[in-house]
Amino acid sequence: ADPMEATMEPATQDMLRRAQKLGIDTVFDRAVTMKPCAIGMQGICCKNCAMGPCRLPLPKGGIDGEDTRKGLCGATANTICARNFVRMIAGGAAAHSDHGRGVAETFLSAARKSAKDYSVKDPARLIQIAPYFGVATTVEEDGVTKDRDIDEIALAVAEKAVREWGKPELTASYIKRAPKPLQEKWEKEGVVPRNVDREIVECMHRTLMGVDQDYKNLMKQGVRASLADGWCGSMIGTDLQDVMFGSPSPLQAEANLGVMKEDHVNLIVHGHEPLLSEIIIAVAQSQEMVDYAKSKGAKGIQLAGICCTANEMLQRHGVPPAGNFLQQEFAIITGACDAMVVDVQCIMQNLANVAKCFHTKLITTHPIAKIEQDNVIHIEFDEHYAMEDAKRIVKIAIDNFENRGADVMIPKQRSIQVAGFGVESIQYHLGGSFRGSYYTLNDNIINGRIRGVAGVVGCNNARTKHNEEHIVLIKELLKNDVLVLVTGCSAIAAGVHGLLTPESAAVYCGPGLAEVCETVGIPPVLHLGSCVDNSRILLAATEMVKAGGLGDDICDLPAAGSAPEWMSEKAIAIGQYFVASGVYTVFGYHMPLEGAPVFKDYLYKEMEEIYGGKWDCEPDPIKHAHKMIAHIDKKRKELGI
Ligand code: BF8
Repeated sequence: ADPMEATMEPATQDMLRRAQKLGIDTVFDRAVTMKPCAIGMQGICCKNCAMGPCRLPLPKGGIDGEDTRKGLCGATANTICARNFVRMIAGGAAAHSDHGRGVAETFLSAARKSAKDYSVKDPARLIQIAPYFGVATTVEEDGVTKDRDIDEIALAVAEKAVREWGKPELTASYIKRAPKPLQEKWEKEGVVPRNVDREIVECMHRTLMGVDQDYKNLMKQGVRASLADGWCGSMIGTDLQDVMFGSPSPLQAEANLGVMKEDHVNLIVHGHEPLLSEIIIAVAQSQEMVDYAKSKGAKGIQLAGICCTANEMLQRHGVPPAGNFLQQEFAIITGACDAMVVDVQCIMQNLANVAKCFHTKLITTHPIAKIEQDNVIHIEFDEHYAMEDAKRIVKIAIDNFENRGADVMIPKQRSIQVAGFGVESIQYHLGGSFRGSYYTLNDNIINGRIRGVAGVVGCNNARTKHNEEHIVLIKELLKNDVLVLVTGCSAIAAGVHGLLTPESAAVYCGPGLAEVCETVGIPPVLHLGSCVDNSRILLAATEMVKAGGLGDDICDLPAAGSAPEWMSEKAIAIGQYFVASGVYTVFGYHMPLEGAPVFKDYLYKEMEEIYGGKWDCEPDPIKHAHKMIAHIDKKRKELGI
């Protein structure tokens, strides 16, 4: 791969050159040598039974000609494409929601006092969410209303929360957090999620050979499972993480591969669940471990993150991200990574091969995510012995410091960023004098200083130029006075490329947005956390509706969503819950829908009539931005502003 073509980010270019010099192949090289399957790419390969895989050809008269294509069973292009799409949603929703389940189960152990290393760090958040689970936060004693004991509330909430994955009642509890008109749309359409597990199981059942063969009906289940992700599994995950680890608030930190330090033990934590990384932070910062590192000749311990674990550690503690998805191999290729600890999701198996070329210890920690190569160590993380497990891991990194080879090359690039935003901190900076209000934000949208709001989220994809789609798109939005909310690898890209500073407002924003950001002292791009934290964007949008003046529902807002470099099935689940919540959502690169134009039209056009939001795809980042801006302008016109 040509480093200049593969990524726009200089540290990554340097590392790719180094990898090539050392004869280590990376994802960028494999993207050149291995091309995707053209039929799979169009979404019309059905491998759900052993009569297939049935790979549908193009219709005889071209893609818009008469369509008589079918699989052996007779499944049409629409059925096959919809099945594949629904299975992607199920995969994504399962990943987010299983993460959320792990958090809920740990919270239950903490509430029962059997996971002694976890506790309630943010009681206000606990009290805020308790009513949605039907848990009282006050008690009556002798006719007087008193605050209920926080441990009691925690236990009651935890017991209710874990049931959201499999309860027999017919509605997920958090659904009532959505704006009323949206809830009514979901009810009318019959897509209100029951519980997380059931929706995912039903996706798998309906997409089995010979079950649901109506793309619209299939997508009803896709929508329902996606809502179970966004408004239930992910949202509970985010909330309970806030309860246990504290809600983020704005802080300053660094970003990029250059945060690694030659004279320190470099411990990289990669994956998604903060259950592990939170404890690793506590252990790595303990005097005992710092002294131990010094006894081994290091100046200290440098922690850094990759992927969404990076975001979790950044948002709550200011631990710097070393990079996003496509930078994971390069953290090891610096030669300075003493240990890389991974849990679940977005972990490339090639890390094991890369680690073999250096001294790096690669440690898997999750029972559901092991790596077969024999140089990988597995230390199973158990929430009941969190501190002990984390100590073992940190000690492995320290002990490995002296095994480093002479050939260390840490790129110089590291940027400064302000991260740590959330629903409350947006309110703090852009609210009014009334608690619970996004008044200032709405007011600035109404008076036109801010044209609208965009959520730019999601992955990197080695089939597109690393970070470029994110950065070009975000800059174009800023130039046009659109306030940008970011999560996931998009947020890391924005941090690395210097868009997460208040000063960047004067450089990149149109005059209106620049004025607002300068007045309140915020960056024009707000980092809202990991991909699971996209639930924060749903709630921020709901707050905008509540604050008034911008319509009655999320679909009325001058807002749009985007995942310009998406890669994971998780992005499809997120995209679908945004669409079904009323958001116009544009993906970059490509969508696996081209082989079934009728189904594609259903997602790109008809869905808007049902939910107020719809899908779209545009690989060119400037055109992509302008599609979002055109939608924002349409909404402004409808609102008469
Ligand atoms: O959940 S953005 S590459 S890291 S999937 Fe993965 Fe995509 Fe990054 Fe986080 Ni989200």
